[in-house]
Amino acid sequence: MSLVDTLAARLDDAARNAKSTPQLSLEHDIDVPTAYAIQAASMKRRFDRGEALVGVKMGLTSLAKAKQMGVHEVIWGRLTDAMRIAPNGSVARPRYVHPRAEPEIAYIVGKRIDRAMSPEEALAHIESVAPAIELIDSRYENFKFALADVIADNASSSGFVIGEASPTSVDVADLAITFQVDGVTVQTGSSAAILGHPGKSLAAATELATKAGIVLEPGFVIMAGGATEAVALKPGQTVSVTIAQLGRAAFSLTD
Ligand code: OOG
Ligand code: MG
Repeated sequence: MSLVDTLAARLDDAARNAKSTPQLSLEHDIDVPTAYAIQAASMKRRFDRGEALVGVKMGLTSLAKAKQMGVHEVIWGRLTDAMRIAPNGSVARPRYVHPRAEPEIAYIVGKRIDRAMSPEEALAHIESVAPAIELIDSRYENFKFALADVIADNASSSGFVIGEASPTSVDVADLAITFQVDGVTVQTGSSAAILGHPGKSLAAATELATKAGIVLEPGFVIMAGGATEAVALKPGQTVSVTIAQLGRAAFSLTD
């Protein structure tokens, strides 16, 4: 097996068994293209087991997230159908190593996107926008990683919930965001924290995904990235996001 395939299998096993693994960068000097090759190979193992690609997520698009994780580069990862959490649904703690949640904005594709687009052109290919929460779960010990590690680990993607859809006539440039755990506000912010405008993250997603050979099909989800720091979740907790003009999304973590 090539090194890419070996490391891809290691990350895939860590995710499947919810068992952390040491950072790859502690043992290997991995550049960004190789890290994305590991991500692709690791995700291919899931697709070969029957999971379907349903979109992409952007990561580290806000200063709050970049500072929290100590990585200051925008990254992206693949979303699969197995990561989708039903609105107000629940997922079980044992599936994860150390789950965290963060408030996001999701774009739902209306018209096929097969090339890099400007924010305006990309938005014209979007059907709706929605409040969302991402469940991230780094497969690395202590949720610590360098840039190449997190890229290889599919940008920590583990789950996502999407709230009610709004038309793209709703301007998402600067919407107030409240993030709650069991009804207690734990983070507040604005959608403007996402690269100054979530539309920039959307445009970056069209560029990065299509360069990687991914066509964003109608119905696909594009997550713009966490607008605030992520919060650690414990079993029994319900996490919710409320975004002005868009509404709410929530899910629970069970034992
Ligand atoms: C990496 C993924 C970052 C976001 O929205 O910024 C991310 C991580 O923080 O584990 O999903
Ligand atoms: Mg995220």
